[in-house]
Amino acid sequence: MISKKMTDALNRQISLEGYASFLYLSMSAWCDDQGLEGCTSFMRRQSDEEREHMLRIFEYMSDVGAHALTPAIAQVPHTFESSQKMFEMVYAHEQKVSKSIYELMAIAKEENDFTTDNFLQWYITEQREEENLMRSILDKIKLIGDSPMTLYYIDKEINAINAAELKKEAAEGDA
Ligand code: OFO
Repeated sequence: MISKKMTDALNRQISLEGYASFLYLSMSAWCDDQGLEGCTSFMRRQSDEEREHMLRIFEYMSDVGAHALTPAIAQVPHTFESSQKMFEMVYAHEQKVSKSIYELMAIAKEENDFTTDNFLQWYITEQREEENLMRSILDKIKLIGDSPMTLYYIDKEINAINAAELKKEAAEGDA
């Protein structure tokens, strides 16, 4: 059994992951509208991943006898100034998610909640990877330059990154 404080904190995390899933889905639709196929697939896959992160918490809470609450999701933006601005928003959101995971971990440590501590380890690794991925995308966009003329090359790069992520996921699934 986990504490009420931890239950509430996990429910807040569910809400954050759900928001990320909707935000990235909206970004995918915007990219599609701009004709950016690579970015569309990338954001769509990220959206699916965030939903899985959310469901993982549902399952954990069920395992420990806590009540997971399906969150109300705040309206996400539908349009973005540029691909660079969009990825800056993604990076900022991932940093916010990481901070929230660290706060959950702090509660687990304070309460000697070893089970939740163990559960959260996966998220700590995942957030490090996600932040690293988004930072490297932003570095690439800055290198290529974010203008209508370079969008084609940015999209190609994101497409390659997405293919690599899919390959990685498939390998992890086989392992
Ligand atoms: Fe689940 O927040 Fe991104 O990865």
